[in-house]
Amino acid sequence: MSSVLRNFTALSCTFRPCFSRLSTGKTWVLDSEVRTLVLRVNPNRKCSEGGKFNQPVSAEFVARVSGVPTMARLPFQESADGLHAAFVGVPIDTGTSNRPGARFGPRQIRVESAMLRAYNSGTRAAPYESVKVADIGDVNVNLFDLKDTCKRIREAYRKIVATGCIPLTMGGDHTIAYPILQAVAEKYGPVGLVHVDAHADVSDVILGEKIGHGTPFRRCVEEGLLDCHRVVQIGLRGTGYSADAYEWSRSQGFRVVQAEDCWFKSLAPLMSEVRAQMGSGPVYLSFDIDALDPGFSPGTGTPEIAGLTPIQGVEIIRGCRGMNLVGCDLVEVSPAYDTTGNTALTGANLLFEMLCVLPMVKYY
Ligand SMILES: [Mn+2]
Repeated sequence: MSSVLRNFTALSCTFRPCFSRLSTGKTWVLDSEVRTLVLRVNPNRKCSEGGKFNQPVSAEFVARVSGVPTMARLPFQESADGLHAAFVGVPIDTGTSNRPGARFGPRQIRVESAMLRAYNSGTRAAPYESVKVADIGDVNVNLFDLKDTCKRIREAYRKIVATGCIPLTMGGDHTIAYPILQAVAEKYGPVGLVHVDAHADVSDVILGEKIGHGTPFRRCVEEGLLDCHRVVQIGLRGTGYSADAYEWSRSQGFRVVQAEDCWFKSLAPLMSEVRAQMGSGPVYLSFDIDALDPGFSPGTGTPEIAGLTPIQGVEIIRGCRGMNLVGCDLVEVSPAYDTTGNTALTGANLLFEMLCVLPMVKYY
């Protein structure tokens, strides 16, 4: 790690608690003695409970455009050691079947995540008061060999989940869900799956290849990584290679909720059924940004019209609260197709929503 990044991390970990506003409301200070004074005046201003949890750098005290961009402006650390949850990037698009560019997803999500604040105003979740989370950087992928990349991802995630740390993954194309689930299922056994996507991603082969972003969940089923009666696929739509493109999914025991079944509706009632379906067993949440309508999230590789709204996306994730989530991902952000940056911004917010529904997160 460069010394610059190390210094930034030290700043965010050590000195961030010392940024405090004096009672005048005008002066901003960086001084530990003043911090003590301010904490006495306003104990709620304290940053972390004895350093037990990491705090993001707040835009109240440090400009959003300043610093090395980590996810949610959290500290960076090299490994998942000591963390309850970790943001991790998997920057590949080698498995993409149409527009490339998802390799730049993690980087752009980190940049746009500078808009995130510490609390969830909608649900009153306070993740940084109850979960120790950091950005642990990216898997060292091989851009020239997708199978080798899968091996590298599997090995990296074995280490992440070994101590019970919950990975919050920034993709990367959807291929990555396969090696991630190999590592997750090795630790927890077959998992339930909440899969939000425009596509089922259960093709057997594409262009003769078994590994790609249209095949991960087929491979997962073949290897027994999923508890198939605890799998739901939400948002599926678009043209198919046959009249019933989702027959294979249903024949495995998956619940398939096509986009048409989501149109014009709140998805809160659906999620109540999904919570019952998932029960208390381990669940993995995989969210392909192309589940959302390309009008909201055009920055993706294989867009399909008439998709979910961001509101429905948030309803799905908030509806996962109470599940035994052991891992989450947000994949397929391909920034170059969205000059506004809003696709990555949406991805960053959805990842924050995922953090907020992890078990043990405190709510006010
Ligand atoms: Mn997908």
